Amino acid sequence: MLTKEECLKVRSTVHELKEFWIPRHHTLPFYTLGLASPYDVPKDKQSYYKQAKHYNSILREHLGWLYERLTDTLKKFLQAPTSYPDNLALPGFHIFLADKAFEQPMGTVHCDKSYMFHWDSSEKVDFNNPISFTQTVSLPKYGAGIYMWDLQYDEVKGLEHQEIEQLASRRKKSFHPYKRGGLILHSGHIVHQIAPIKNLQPEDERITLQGHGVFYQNAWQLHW
Ligand SMILES: O=C(O)CCC(=O)C(=O)O
Repeated sequence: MLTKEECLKVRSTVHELKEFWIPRHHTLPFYTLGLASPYDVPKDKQSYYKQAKHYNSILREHLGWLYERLTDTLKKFLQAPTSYPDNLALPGFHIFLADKAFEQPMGTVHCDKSYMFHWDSSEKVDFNNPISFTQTVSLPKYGAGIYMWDLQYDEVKGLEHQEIEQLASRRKKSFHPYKRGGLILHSGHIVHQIAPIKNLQPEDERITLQGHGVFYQNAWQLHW
């Protein structure tokens, strides 16, 4: 979705907005720019809405063109309208700076169910066919990617993380390498995990734009 020059432009904007990065680990250099449902579970919805509004206004002000590009690209590909619900966090950035610890698995083996925080099953939302997407911006020298298992949400529903990992270890696992500028689209319901960084270099960083979507009221509702 992005050229090399556009990736560099997004990367430098993300760095200019460093004061707004939210630390997501107590010791490792892992941050997000923007709110994310999996981390910022809106227990107190009012505070979540307020915060989402704050971060959304920063992201829109500095990267409005990127959000337009994303919605247009997904609209064409999915052959259906796309929209950003006003009250929810816009897709935002995962930021990993160089640390040897990221040569080990950095995220859980999981499915994406961000819709559960925002819609309830009584609403006419298609919970069975969500989407997840990752737009690469800056990748480590020796690459980055995602692991996917031959395992779907239906089979892991209600299981603890450890049980999901155990089940996954008995299934076929595939590695999908990322290309700079590429937009990766998948069903968030396939069990997946951020792949560890190989041979991490001191100048490495892994920056991606992350988001999810559900189909509701005749449009893909894009959020994070
Ligand atoms: O950064 C990635 O490669 C994927 C992130 C992911 O799995 C998620 O945010 O659910």
